[in-house]
Amino acid sequence: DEEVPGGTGPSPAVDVDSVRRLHRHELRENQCSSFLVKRIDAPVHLVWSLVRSFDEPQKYKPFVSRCIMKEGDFEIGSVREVNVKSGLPATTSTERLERLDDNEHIFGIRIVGGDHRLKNYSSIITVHPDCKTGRPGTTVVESFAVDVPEGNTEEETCYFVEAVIQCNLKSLAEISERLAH
Ligand code: A9S
Repeated sequence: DEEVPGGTGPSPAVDVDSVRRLHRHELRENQCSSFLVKRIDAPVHLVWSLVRSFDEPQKYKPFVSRCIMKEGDFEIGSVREVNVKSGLPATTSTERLERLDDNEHIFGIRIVGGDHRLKNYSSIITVHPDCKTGRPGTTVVESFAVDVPEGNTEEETCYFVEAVIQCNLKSLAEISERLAH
């Protein structure tokens, strides 16, 4: 049961206004931006340990085949080279660590290169503890901003990126829940 912040559903376990402030992207012209929310039935420290692993996105991202650290290891500015699995519209993506806050549980990256069409892509993931099922749970919010490529519409671009992120969050949930129980 996804609770979209600001939705009309039961009061979300996370404070909507603070989440919106955390996920503000400075949009450039001709960019699209959106966000997804995923509830995970696992404790926040476990989910966060997977999200924060800048050097090992393959721990939960299904499209990643391998990741090599280019510069730094966990400080802001570190750069990773992500190789993605065959059959996708890309083979590599060069990504920079923009934010890693172990207190606020904020993780942010920017794609700075690669043979794909996502220009000026940035994403922010925040994880929030909640207790809805009587057991410790986590609400994950992931937002992004990206250029709308020449020849594509904003809707198409958002649809494509949201589909990828949805897969990432589904995998994050499956792995976290398996580790937790
Ligand atoms: O990996 C993420 O967190 C998010 C996205 C949107 C990654 C997309 C991707 O890795 C593909 C899955 C290969 C799709 C890149 C960089 C480009 C694509 O076209």
